[in-house]
Amino acid sequence: MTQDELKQKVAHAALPYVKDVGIIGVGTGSTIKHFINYLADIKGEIEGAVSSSEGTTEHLKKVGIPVLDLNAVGPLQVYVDGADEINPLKQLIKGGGAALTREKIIAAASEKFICIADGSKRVDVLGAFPLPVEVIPMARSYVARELVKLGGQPVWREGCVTDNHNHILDVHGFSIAEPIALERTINNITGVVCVGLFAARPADIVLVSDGEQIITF
Ligand code: ABF
Repeated sequence: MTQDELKQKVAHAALPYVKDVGIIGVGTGSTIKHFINYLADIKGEIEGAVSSSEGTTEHLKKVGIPVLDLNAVGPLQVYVDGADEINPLKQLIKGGGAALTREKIIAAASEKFICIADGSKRVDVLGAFPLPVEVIPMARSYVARELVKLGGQPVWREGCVTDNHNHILDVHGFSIAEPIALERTINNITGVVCVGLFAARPADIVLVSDGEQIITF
């Protein structure tokens, strides 16, 4: 199976988790694109979706799923999203698609976060994937210097402007032994909007496609 077929397979496996939930939090990325296509098949059963990015909003609308403002709905029962790395504690690196801030808001507002990914995303220790950090543009260099002090090598994702009109630094060189502590430390740097470590609020259920198998943990 190709990596894209594995993404499609795991996206399909998430469907039972969104039965009868009304409003679904929907993430961003290539795995989620498959998930939205499957959602379209059952859209009659869905009240609507809260979207984590402009790209996802466009896709949801295109397939006829109403997009709702998070402020207009109560807590979400279920949020489905992908990840760039997943450790055994269901802590994640996210943000490769630059949607990390809205993704983290939806994760925080959701009772159950279902993470779906192909098997290549599983790691023992987070950090081989460069850690995305969304920053206020004027703080970019300052935040980069602070990240260097923490032992990272930040690289400005040039040309990338997030949906919130901010910039992204991708931090190389971290081997993240204590994800919750690092998430807190980076969040506390002035000018940081959001770090793509989802550790204090990890996923609740992870579905991973590994060949023909779906592994759930
Ligand atoms: C998003 O989707 C991001 O946080 C992450 O960068 C990406 C996952 O990658 P993929 O395109 O493989 O689904 O949720």
